[in-house]
Amino acid sequence: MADNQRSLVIIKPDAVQRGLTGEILARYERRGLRIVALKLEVVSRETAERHYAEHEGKPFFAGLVDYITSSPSVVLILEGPDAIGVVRTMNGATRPAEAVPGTIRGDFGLTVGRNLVHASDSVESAAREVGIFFDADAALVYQRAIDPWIVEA
Ligand code: D4T
Repeated sequence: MADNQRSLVIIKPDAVQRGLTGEILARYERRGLRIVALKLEVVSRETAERHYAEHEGKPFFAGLVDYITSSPSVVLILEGPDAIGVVRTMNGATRPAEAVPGTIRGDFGLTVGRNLVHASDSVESAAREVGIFFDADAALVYQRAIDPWIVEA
């Protein structure tokens, strides 16, 4: 049986500015993933630096923080069986030039500095990232009428 997981997803400023928010959310929804928290916000520098702490000191860090804080992002938590791997696969390779068609980056992106989306890469990262962006009680617990048609009991 698949693990029910949560993934912290960011629809980054380039995707929001390009009017791709609806398209990207629709892909996740059509896949069957459940949105359990969602907000539109300009990510603060402090939050961006915490989120990308593992990249501090790398040559692209300053540009990455500038980019992610430059304009509103849509930040959400997606839930579902094996959600972490499923969302990473849907997003495609970090470098859009290497992302296969059918993925979000493979369909809409060209360069790593404008790669449209972020998603947690492990259960541990997801817990850390959800804690950075959301209060502890932000994720809603609810069932959808279609759930039994997406996941067997
Ligand atoms: P995010 O975190 O945005 O989903 O990207 P990934 O999880 O797919 O990839 P990552 O952590 O390796 O990179 C984080 C972020 O940094 C940007 N980046 C990365 C960049 O601008 N130049 C680079 O050379 C690399 C490796 C893109 C994503």
